Amino acid sequence: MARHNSHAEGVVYKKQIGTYFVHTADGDVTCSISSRLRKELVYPIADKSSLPHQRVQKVNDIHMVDPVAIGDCVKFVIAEDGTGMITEVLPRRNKFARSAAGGKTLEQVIAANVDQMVLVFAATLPDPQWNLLDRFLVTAEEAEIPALIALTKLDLVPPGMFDDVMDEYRALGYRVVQTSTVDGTGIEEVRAELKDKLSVLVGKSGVGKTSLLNAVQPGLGLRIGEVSKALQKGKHTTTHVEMIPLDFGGSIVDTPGMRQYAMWDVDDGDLAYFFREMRPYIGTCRFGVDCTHRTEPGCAILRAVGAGKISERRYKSYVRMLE
Ligand SMILES: Nc1nc2c(ncn2[C@@H]2O[C@H](COP(=O)(O)OP(=O)(O)O)[C@@H](O)[C@H]2O)c(=O)[nH]1
Ligand SMILES: [Mg+2]
Ligand SMILES: [Zn+2]
Repeated sequence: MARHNSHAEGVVYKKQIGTYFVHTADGDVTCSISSRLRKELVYPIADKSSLPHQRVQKVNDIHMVDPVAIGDCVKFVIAEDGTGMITEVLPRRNKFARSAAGGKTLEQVIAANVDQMVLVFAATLPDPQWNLLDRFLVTAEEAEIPALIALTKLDLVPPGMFDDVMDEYRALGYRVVQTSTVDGTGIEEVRAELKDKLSVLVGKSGVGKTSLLNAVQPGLGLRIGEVSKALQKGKHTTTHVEMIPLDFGGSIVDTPGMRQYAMWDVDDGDLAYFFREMRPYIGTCRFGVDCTHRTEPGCAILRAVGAGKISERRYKSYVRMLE
């Protein structure tokens, strides 16, 4: 392995409190983090003056937020005992984040340099909540992470039941797979979509995430489940996160306990920008960029909804997210 004090670079694939497992071209190294780096990178992202007093005092929370995420590319030095000390986190291509426990003061990065978010919804049991899908898509747009929509349990609904809705999302440029672990529908397609990518799995409990992963690769759902359990027990949800490798290339990060509305929020004024089909109209309303696209006269987005160029369903999701 590398020599004493030599610099090396790798990708964080697993972490536990204070310990990071880094994958390098020469093998895996267990690392800690330099205190300088911890101080430098851990900071509250909100303006303190705008927050209630007691929140500002929760300094402990600040120390709990981890500056290094799964997927981060890091530089480290190797000590004589073979362990590493992370000295630098290289710039992130993107990040999958949520607000940390204790309010919106802090951002917790779950995974960095993510290739896609896989948004899992069931065709039924539970019935799909399209407004929740739209919410996830806004999160993906905001984070600049490509999204893959996976609609599961296809065997439980009449053939083609959701083709129209799925085509609507395809028309917006999102990739869609429809699957069933009972008859094998779409599983090969899911494999192809996951291959050689770092995917973050998002979806409520019961939608079929574990079953889908097991169908993709035997035992995979179980491995993810074990990490999830450890994660849910922990007080802070990012203390133990792990990338699970795929036999055919790529890896998966699960996001258990991710409360659907606890995802990182977008400012109301920016929301329309994250609905792809609304983007071209922004700034063209009578009230320009001040338009909220709800009731204003001369609103270009309302006009586009009326003309059938923007779906009413997606528009309703937009309005609901503003509320
Ligand atoms: N009929 C049918 N049931 C499924 C399918 N996928 C998952 N299920 C069932 O849905 C339930 C929840 O699945 P699970 O994979 O545990 O969901 P998770 O909570 O998202 O991991 C289980 O009873 C599964 O057997 C599917 O494609 N078809
Ligand atoms: Mg599960
Ligand atoms: Zn408008």
